[in-house]
This record gives sequence, C-alpha cells and structure tokens, in this order.
Amino acid sequence: MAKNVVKCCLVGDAMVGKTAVVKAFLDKELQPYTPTVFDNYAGQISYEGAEWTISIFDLPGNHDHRDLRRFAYAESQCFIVFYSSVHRKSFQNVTKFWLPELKKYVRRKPLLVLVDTHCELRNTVTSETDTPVSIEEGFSMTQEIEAVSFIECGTLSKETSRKIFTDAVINTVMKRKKKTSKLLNLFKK
Ligand SMILES: Nc1nc2c(ncn2[C@@H]2O[C@H](COP(=O)(O)OP(=O)(O)OP(=O)(O)O)[C@@H](O)[C@H]2O)c(=O)[nH]1
Ligand SMILES: [Mg+2]
Repeated sequence: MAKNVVKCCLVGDAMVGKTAVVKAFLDKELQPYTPTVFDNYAGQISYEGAEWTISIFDLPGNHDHRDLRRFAYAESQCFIVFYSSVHRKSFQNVTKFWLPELKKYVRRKPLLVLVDTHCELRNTVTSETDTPVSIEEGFSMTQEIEAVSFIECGTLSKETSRKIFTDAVINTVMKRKKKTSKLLNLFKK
C-alpha cells in the first residue's frame, strides 16, 4: 500500500446517502437515485502538512450483494458506516447487519466512523411506527460500536462531507503511527 493512501469503504443500508456524500465531497453532480453496484473514487485531504489520497469504495447497500463488498473490505483501513435518522431500520441494521458483516470479512478490528444522514428531515417525520433516530441515540451507538467519530450530516454540503473523509484519514493515520511506534519500542527492547 502506497504510503500516503488511505483506503476506506462506505457501508450502510440502501438510500441512506453514501453516494450523495461522496459526490458532495468530490463536487460531482448528483444524479437521481440509482442503486450503487461498485464504485471507486479518489479524493485529496491535507493533514499535518502532507497530502493524503483517500481511495473511497462506494459499495451497494443492498444486503444481498455481500460478495461485491467483501473484496473491497480486504486491505481497507477505515469503514464509514452510514444510517439515516429518518429510517430507524437503517440505524438498527448498523448492529444487526453491518457490524456482523465486517466482523466476518475484516481480519483486524475495523476502524469505524459513524455517519447519520437526513438529519434536517428529523422534524418532518410524523409516522408513529418509525420515530426518527435522535442525536443521543447516535452517540450511544458510537460508544456501543466503538467508533472513533460520529458525524451528523444534514443538508448535504461540501464542508460536512469533507469533515467525514478528513476524520477517516486523521484516525487512520493516527492508528498507523501508534502501530509503528509500538513496533519500534519492541525493537528497542
Ligand atoms: N435531504 C437529504 N437527502 C439526502 C441526504 N443524503 C442523501 N440524500 C438523498 O438520499 C437519496 C439516496 O442517496 P444515495 O446516496 O444514492 O444512497 P446510497 O446510500 O448510496 O444507496 P445505495 O447505493 O443503494 O446503497 C438521494 O436521493 C439523495 O439525494 C441528506 O443529508 N439530506
Ligand atoms: Mg450508492
């Protein structure tokens, strides 16, 4: 793996906004909703005076397509897990479906960033059976799954999407540094 590259996968139920977020980050025009099959994008993030390339695997939210996803999981250092605050099922599926899938196919403990989309629509949901997911529930989920960061994503903006990918890069780089210094300490002994 090239030194200044961070590979990350986007996971979460269909229609939670994974593709919309990556398109906002890369200033690409958003087309009407089309389910993703498999896409790979590259973006640039500056951190600690260096330029980092983030290789983003935009993966299908359709649960049946695990064979497409599992190849992208290999060697990936960061996983951005999405749910929609107006689709409770997508929130429940973080622990019911996505975490178990990552556990099955990712060898090491995955580094997770949790993202809550459609936040600006929270107050518009009137259904009694599908109450919106609150920000407090988002923070509890962050702790439960031991994610390194939780980002609320309201109306899609370049700033919020950049924050998501910057957090992914920073946390991956910090994890790498810790691992390297642990190894160096071992050699010193
Ligand atoms: N209002 C609002 N709409 C959003 C937001 N994020 C995404 N959307 C819309 O949600 C719909 C689904 O978005 P996609 O990004 O294509 O969904 P996806 O998660 O990539 O879905 P799959 O590719 O099927 O897994 C699109 O119509 C987006 O415009 C948001 O924060 N607010
Ligand atoms: Mg998509």
